[in-house]
Amino acid sequence: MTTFADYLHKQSTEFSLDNQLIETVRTIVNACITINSQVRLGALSGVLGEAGTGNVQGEAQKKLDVIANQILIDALKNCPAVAGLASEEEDDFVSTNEQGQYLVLFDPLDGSSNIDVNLSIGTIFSILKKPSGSLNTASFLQKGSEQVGAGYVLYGPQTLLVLTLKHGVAIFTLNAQSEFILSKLNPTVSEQTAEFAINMSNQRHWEAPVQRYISELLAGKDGVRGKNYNMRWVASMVAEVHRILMRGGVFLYPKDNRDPSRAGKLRLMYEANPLSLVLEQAGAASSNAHQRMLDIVPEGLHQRVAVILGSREEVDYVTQLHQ
Ligand code: AHM
Ligand code: MG
Repeated sequence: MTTFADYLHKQSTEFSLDNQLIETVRTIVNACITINSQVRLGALSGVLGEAGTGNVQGEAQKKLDVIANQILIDALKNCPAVAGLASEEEDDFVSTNEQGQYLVLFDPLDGSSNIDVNLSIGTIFSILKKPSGSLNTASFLQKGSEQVGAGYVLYGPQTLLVLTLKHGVAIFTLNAQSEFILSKLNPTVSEQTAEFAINMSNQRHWEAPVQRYISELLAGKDGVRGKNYNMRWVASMVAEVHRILMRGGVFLYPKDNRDPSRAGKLRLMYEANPLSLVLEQAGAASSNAHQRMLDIVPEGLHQRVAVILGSREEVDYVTQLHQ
């Protein structure tokens, strides 16, 4: 049996990881264990329903969005290794500890529309090295390939931690004593798949290449792709990514014409980059339909992006259709 603590110790000695990085990861994971206890109790601890507030992106917040955000902020403020944080639910970044060497970006509770109906939701996190000098927004605007670690905690039938420190991916399951125990090491995503995930209700708003791609998949065996495809849509990206990690697949949240000022719905810094790093570490691919996700130079903390990720053959095919 390998506990999360054992795993961290092993990674830090094997790859000479810095103590501050290990402290940062430990703090994030402990905060997620606290979030988990709130998620598990649901109505019994009065955490379900609307908060009655909105975030910087004009989205209505659920009580649990606000609670999870506060749990993470409080924990990170108390972690000397963390210089600053940025959250999907905060207008601006927050400076935390001057001596810290790391920055943490997170979506405290992804899949908000699933909170009140008891479907899978999760916390997504990304860790960056703090550049030298004083902290400002630009300190956070690093390409996804610069992340030193990323992962998520999935509050599903089991509570799972999926972590990469850029030496493969480790999956842990939370036991009855609220300890994460290693349950799978280095999963790999198959290059080919016959399963896709997209919100079909937006079909009329998609651009031509996505229209063509999905119609080819729907044509099944009789179409140019020559095989039948199955579809799934959980509406929690973190859960879709976990399904892809476990059994392959392709996930799309493309740019669409609903709001021409938006490149997509999902956020580069809190969702796309960390989940892309996990998937790339497992052999999968991720793009914004034009370039590798992790190569995008960010322009803003809350920047939105089109997302196509998962089994390599499909991601490459969709990217080709956009050329
Ligand atoms: P959230 O961070 O507010 O929960 O929004 C992100 C979620 C993703 O998890 C999911 O893929 C997508 O929004 C679902 O969107 P839609 O409701 O348009 O299908
Ligand atoms: Mg989200």
